[in-house]
Amino acid sequence: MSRSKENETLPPGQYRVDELQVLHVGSVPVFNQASWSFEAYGLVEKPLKLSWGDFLSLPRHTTISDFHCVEGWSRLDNKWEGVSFGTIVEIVKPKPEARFCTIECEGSYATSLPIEDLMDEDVLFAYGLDGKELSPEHGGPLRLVVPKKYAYKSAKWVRRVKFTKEQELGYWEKRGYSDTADPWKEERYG
Ligand SMILES: Nc1nc2c(c(=O)[nH]1)N[C@H]1C(S)=C(S)[C@@H](COP(=O)(O)O)O[C@H]1N2
Ligand SMILES: [Mo]
Repeated sequence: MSRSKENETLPPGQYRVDELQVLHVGSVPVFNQASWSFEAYGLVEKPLKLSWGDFLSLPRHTTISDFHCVEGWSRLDNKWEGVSFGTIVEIVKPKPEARFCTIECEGSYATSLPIEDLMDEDVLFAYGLDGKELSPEHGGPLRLVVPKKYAYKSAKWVRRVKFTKEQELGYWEKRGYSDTADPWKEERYG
């Protein structure tokens, strides 16, 4: 059944758009498959470094979720395809003192989240959107998707995940945006 009443599905202060907007700082990085890698490191028992081919061989999950930008637009029912955060956790085995992750991207962008929030089943490292390969402007080849947080937590062009004891400040979080970023509580500023 389609969702008809906007106020039931949109967090406070948000309006609906039909397509994801394209929003980021800097320019869209060029994907070089030969030099690309995905790394998980920091407070883990088994640090991980994967090639693009290795990454694609991990179990594949599909989720449907909403996307809320702190500037006010929301796109509902995005169909994401990729690898769940929980799959990475099973491989690297975080140490007991690990409580947060910093997600590091191509270029200087980063964001961070409590591991507890990343373990939500709708959190993915996504390489597909709406039945197609994720395009470069939306974060292809690989982006994080964290539907229950404002979209600055959904980092595009992810390359590394660092497991930490304390929460590090991300790009927008350093510039005054909320670290917790819950759209339903309108946590826009820190
Ligand atoms: N690497 C990187 N990821 C990023 C950003 C960015 O500037 N750089 N912007 C964030 C913000 S503020 C938003 S709203 C979403 C936008 O995603 P989209 O362009 O696919 O709609 O990406 C997020 N991820
Ligand atoms: Mo945003």
